[in-house]
Amino acid sequence: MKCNSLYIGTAVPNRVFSEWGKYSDVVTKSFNCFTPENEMKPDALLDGEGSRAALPESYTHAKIRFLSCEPIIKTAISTGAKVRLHTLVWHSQTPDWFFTEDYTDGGALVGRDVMLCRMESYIHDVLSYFIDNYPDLIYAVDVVNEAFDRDAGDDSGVRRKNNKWYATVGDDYYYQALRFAKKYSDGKFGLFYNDYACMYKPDMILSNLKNARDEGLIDGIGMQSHLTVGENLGLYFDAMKKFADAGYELQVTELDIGIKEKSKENLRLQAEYYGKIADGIASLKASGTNITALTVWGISDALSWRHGEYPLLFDENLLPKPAYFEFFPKLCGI
Ligand code: 9MR
Repeated sequence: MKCNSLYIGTAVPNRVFSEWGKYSDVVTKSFNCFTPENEMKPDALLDGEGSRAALPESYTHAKIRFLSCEPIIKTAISTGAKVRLHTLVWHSQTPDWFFTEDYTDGGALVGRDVMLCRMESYIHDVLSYFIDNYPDLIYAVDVVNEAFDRDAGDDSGVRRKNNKWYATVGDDYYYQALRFAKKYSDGKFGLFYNDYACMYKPDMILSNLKNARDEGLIDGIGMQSHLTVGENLGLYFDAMKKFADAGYELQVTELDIGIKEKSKENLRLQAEYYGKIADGIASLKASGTNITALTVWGISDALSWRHGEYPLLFDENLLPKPAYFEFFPKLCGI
């Protein structure tokens, strides 16, 4: 869909591509870019067996493979869609073995210098693969995902809990990731910091990213936007304005809006709420705010990671919900 010069995307897991006949119409009529829901995460790309077998040569340079990405790449090319590279450095969905001396889950953690080499080679290898093979496919890269969280973080809010990047590299791991992404992206992709609950922590995000921003290592902020009907949209749009005022490009990267139960009234409230998001974004955009993409986190309620909350635009029969009819016209001015 061509929409006010916004990319409009959806998260697509590989099982959708294996039943593409069922989904192709719905997907290609509404969306012009895809985010792989899980298939480009480190646990999908990193090759444990290959890395262990190649030791010691692979000690600072783990092996990767791109088999899991083939369906999305093939379909994106054949439908003319762009792809978001989600995600390079994240505390979650990154195998434990990647951080250890012998590439086994129970091994001793490596130190900062070794882990920085592994981070650099991973980022280099993933970005180079796309630059060399599919130079026009990727429109944005989530370089770092979810690095700041007041409850799980240190004094600056940098995520310490359950975070092997923090345990090995230290509290500047997100900065180092941005540095390597900048070094190897060749100016080809937008480089993003992506996070949830951005509306509750805009100042923390901005202060932690300040050095990287000042050094030109980052282009934008991805606001995931996993919302629930009734959440304070004033805070949501205030955060957007703060990020934009600080010079960041903005993308909504994982929008879904939950309801408690599926009643007619709740579906109406959900539609109204989707409509307010669309209105707010359209008017910020009209007044010059640099919002360039909006991705909904999935196609239908049945496919959603929050399927008990019916958070998406299409129902389990792939029929458009009331939210669909509020959202797209308001967002795209049609
Ligand atoms: O939607 C994804 C789900 O299928 C996975 O089980 C889950 C595991 O971490 O990740 C989900 O996607 C997450 C995204 O990558 C980052 N932001 C939060 C999303 C929802 O958990």
